[in-house]
Order: sequence, then C-alpha cells, then structure tokens
Amino acid sequence: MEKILSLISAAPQMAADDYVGFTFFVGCMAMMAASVFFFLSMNSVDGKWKTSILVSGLITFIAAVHYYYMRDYWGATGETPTFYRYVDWILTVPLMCVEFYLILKPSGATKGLMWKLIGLSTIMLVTGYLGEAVYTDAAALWGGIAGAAYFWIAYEVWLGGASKMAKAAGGAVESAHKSLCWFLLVGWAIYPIGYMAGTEGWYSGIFGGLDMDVIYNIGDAINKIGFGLVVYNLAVTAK
Ligand SMILES: *C/C=C(C)/C=C/C=C(C)/C=C/C1=C(C)CCCC1(C)C
Repeated sequence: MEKILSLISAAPQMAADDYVGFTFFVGCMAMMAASVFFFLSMNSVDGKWKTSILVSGLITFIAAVHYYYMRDYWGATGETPTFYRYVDWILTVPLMCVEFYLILKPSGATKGLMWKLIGLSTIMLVTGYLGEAVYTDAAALWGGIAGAAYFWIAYEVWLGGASKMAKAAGGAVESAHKSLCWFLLVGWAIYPIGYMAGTEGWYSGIFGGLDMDVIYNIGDAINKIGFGLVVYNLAVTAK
C-alpha cells in the first residue's frame, strides 16, 4: 500500500496552464480507452472486418504507449519530444494506409496500392523529421517536400485507384472510404500547421504564435481515434 501511495505521490505536479502537458496526459488516456474499445469489439464483428478492427486498436495502442513516454519527457525536460513523436508516426501512419487497403480488400484492392501509400507516407515523415530535427535551417524546404508527398497520398485516395475501387464496391464500403478520405484531407492538414508553428520559415509570422505540440496532439486524437471509429462503423453496418 505504501508503495502504491509513493508511486502516486511521485507523479510530478503539472501547472494548471501547461496545455502541452495536459494534452499529452489526456491524449494518453484517450488512446488507451480507444484501444480497449477496439480490441474488445473485435469479437463482435464479421470475420472479414476483424483485421481492420485489430489494426484500429494497434494504431491507438502504439500511440498510447508513445504518449505515455512523451508526457513523461515533456514533464521532465519541458522540451518537445520530437524523437518519440516521429517514431510513433512512422509506425502508425503506415498502419492507417493499411486501413485503406483492408477496407477495400474484399472488393479487390491489391497490395500495390498499399505499398504505394506506405512508401509515400514514409517519404513524408522522413523529410518532415529532417526539417524539424536535423536540418532546421532548411525547415521550409523539407516541409515542402513532405507536403508534396502528402498531396500525392491525398490524390491517390481521392482520385486514384483507391477511389475507383471504392466506387465499384458501393454502399457502406464506399461511404467509409469517403470518410477516411476526408480525415486524410482535413484531419491530416492539421499537421503541417503544427510544423509551421514549431519551425522557422516564411510562414513564421502567420503560425509562430501557436504551440506545435498542442496542435499535433489534437491532430492525433482526431485522426487516430476517428479513423478507427470509421472502420468500426463499417464493420458493424456492412455484414
Ligand atoms: C497518427 C499520426 C498521423 C495521422 C500523422 C500524420 C502526419 C502528417 C500528415 C504530417 C505531415 C507533414 C507535412 C504535410 C508537412 C510538414 C511535415 C509533416 C511531417 C508534419
């Protein structure tokens, strides 16, 4: 008992106006809760959707673990946990690409589509990391390359092969695909705003007053949990 109490009292104090710390904390809890929800739902959906739900849970679970570390890192150093952030993304963003493939798989999606999206998202994140953490003097340039990869992904899912397959599938699959497309276009657009808030470039006068970590944390909660719920909704409506 004493041991438990000492663990609790060892939790560092968080200032009431520490919005970064607060969003790391709430983000961690939300990702954990979402993971439990997705994992427990796996057994109540039709067999062909089980893997999609599993991947939804893996995305939020991986994020929950990284948020636990990021919250800690922020509390101990007061600095942005860039490294953990990008390790999280390099694992979870490709899994979100896998979701596009998995929901279209029963209607004939190929692995080629999946690998194209994974490749593009890897380019987007590696170049984003270089601009944010390595070649910070050229952040605008690296961010621009990442942005181009992002638009290419958006093109692929909205207008490329994936959209044709979704149209052919029709019904619940098509509307789930559309929802994921909107998350990608609007929800993912939150990230370049965070990047511009946290790096120096021509845009600093516009976004400089915002906090990068708060923006990224809001983006993660919307996109990771939202993506999972779209897939969950598909799995319970399309038998
Ligand atoms: C769960 C995490 C997700 C969905 C992360 C997505 C991250 C992005 C879409 C990041 C995009 C970026 C740009 C488009 C340009 C600037 C650099 C990035 C990497 C922040």
